[in-house]
Order: sequence, then structure tokens, then C-alpha cells
Amino acid sequence: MRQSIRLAVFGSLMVLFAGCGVLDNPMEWFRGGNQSTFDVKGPVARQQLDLFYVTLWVTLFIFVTVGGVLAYTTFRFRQRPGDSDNPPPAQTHGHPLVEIGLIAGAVFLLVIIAVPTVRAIYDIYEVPDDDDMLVIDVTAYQYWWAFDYPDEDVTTANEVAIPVGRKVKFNLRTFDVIHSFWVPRLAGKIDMIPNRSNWLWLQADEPGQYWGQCAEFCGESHANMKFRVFAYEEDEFQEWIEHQRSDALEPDDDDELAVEGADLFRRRGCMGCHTVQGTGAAGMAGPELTHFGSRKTLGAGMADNTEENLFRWMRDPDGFKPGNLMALDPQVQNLTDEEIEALVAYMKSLK
Ligand code: HEC
Ligand SMILES: [Cu+2]
Repeated sequence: MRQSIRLAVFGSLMVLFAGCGVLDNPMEWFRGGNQSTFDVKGPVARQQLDLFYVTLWVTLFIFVTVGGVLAYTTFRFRQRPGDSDNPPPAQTHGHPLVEIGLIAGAVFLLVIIAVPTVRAIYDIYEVPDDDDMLVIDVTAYQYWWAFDYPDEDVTTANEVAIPVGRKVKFNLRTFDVIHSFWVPRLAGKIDMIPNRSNWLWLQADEPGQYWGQCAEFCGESHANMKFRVFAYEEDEFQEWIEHQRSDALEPDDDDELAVEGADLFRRRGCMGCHTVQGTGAAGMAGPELTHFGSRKTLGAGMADNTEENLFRWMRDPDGFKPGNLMALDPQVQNLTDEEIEALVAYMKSLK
């Protein structure tokens, strides 16, 4: 008995703390976190959150009512000393009023949940008819994301920018297995299924950095398949687009390390898998790197884009991000530390 109580307490604590992340401000624990669906910043996520609350309150009401009646009758009518000497109480079957009342009550509660649910399904599914709408094509790969802006003629990877206050339609496709597109504070989740195109729309109400995450198990590094959405004011967004459209910067002549890195990038097979616009490198198997030096993250939102992390990434791609497909390439496996330092300098110069 004592053993099972201990197990139950331990088990509940595990469940209680299972979803915890590290927060900058612990007072925010009840709604914080970069992937919190409670701290919403756009109309789609807000509608999804409202729906969650409607369902929560209705089910909480049912839980308290049913649990309350059960607790009351259990205590009120429990067996007392001497009861077993009395004859059993009169047995009855059914009570039309109670039964009809319970059915009507259940239907009423389900309708309360159904009306906003059906409305939300249509609102979220139907992309609003909007001249201002920005369209972004997303392709999911194990374990990273490609973003194309067909009207702006821009391609990037793992970090996607959107303008604040404008609706954005994401066309969702997968290159390999099933993935799922999720930006917890803005919208989600929609699956990306082989040979099918799906879509999702969203809008950010405030500038900021929003975390994205693949939400369908897709292999070893599924948990590391993240991305970032940057919501900018309109003029800043246009600047970003202009910059993305431009060719990659040539490394400075006096930055010898970066010049050597650019050369290694050609000779060591990197260009076979990566695109660096304006240099002839046009590989498609990995994220495009034209402006990689100006990105905040490395490894599909997995780590900060620092020189130390980049070094570790190229020293041992599979150790850094298990299952990552870059690690399969023999040329990548045989880089010396000096070569890696040069490549890091080149990557960093691609502002
Ligand atoms: C076999 C194809 C292949 C080769 C060759 C290759 N890469 Fe990669 N690279 C990838 C893939 C795939 C990813 C994405 C991995 C992931 O995040 O799961 C990647 C990711 C990267 C990233 C991180 C990009 C980001 O947005 O996070 C950098 C930087 C990079 N590669 C640099 C290089 C360099 C430098 C070389 C040459 C030494 C190289 N790659 C060779 C396939 C390749
Ligand atoms: Cu995944």
C-alpha cells in the first residue's frame, strides 16, 4: 500500500514537471515559454486558445458536478455499523425525468463546444481573401526547412520573416516523410504529407521572434527540427527581402581565413549540397547559405549561430545533431581543424 502511494505521488510529479522549460522570468511559469500556446500573438492562435478555454470550462464543470455528486453519495450513504442487520432498501429501475434531463444536459454542453469549434475550423481552414496577403512556400526536409517567397523571388532556410499585421499563407509540402508545421504562439499544427499540398494562414500582431517546431515525429532529430519566424514592421521587412534577394558577399581580401574557406567550400563538396547565390554553388540537398552569416540560429533553430557552435557542427555533424544528413558525406567527415576554422570564417562572412 505504502509502495503504491509513493509510486502514485512520484508518477504525478513526473507528469506535472514533464512539460517544463527554463524561463527567464519564473513568475511567467503559468503562460510563458517560447513555445507556449497560452501566450498567443496572432488571430489564429488566439482563436485556437479560446476554443481550448471553452472546452476546458465545460469539461471542468462536468468534472466538478459528476465528481461532487459521486463524493456526496459515497460519504452520505456509506455503510454504517449495524447497517448490515437492516433489510436492503427498496430497489427501483430507471427514472424518466433524470434520464431525459441528463441527455438534454449532455446535448446542451456538446452544443456549447460544437458551435465555436465548427466556426473555428472554417475560419482557420479558409484563407481570407486579402490583396495584401504574403505567400510563402515551405518545404520540410529531415530535419530542416526551406522557405520560398514566390512573388518576391527569395529563398531562404530555417528562418523566415513576415510583416506584422499582414496575413501570410504558408503552402506546406514535404520532401521526404511526414512533418508538421507549428508556430505555437501564432498558429498550427498542419501536417505536411508526401505527395500532398496543405496550407495554413497566420498573422503576427506584434514584432518579435516566434519559435517554430516540427510537430510530427519524423526521425532521430525530430526534436531538433525547429525554425524561427521573425515578424518585422513593413519597412524593415522590405529591407530584409532586398537583402535576401542580393547575391552573397565576397569575403574581404584581407580576411585570408574566409578567402581560404570560400575556396574549401568549392573543393570539399559543400557546394554539391548547398546554394550560395552568386558563387555558382547551387546544391539543393541542404539549406541555402547565401546569407547564413546574418542568421541567428544554426541547425534549424537548434543552437545559436556562434563560431564555437559552427566549429562543433563541422567537426562532428552527427554528434551535434543526431541523424543529420550532412554527416553522411565522407568529405565532411575528413575535415582538419584548420580547414574547419577557415570554413567557419567563410560561413560567418556570408552576412
Ligand atoms: C551531403 C550533402 C551536404 C554536404 C556535402 C554538406 N552539407 Fe551542410 N548541410 C546539409 C544538410 C542536409 C544540412 C541540414 C541538416 C539539418 O539541419 O538537419 C546542412 C546544414 C549545414 C549548415 C547549417 C545551416 C543552417 O541553416 O542551420 C551549415 C553551416 C553547413 N551545412 C555547412 C556546410 C559546409 C561548410 C560544408 C562543406 C564542408 C557542407 N555543409 C557540406 C547537407 C550537406
Ligand atoms: Cu519532425
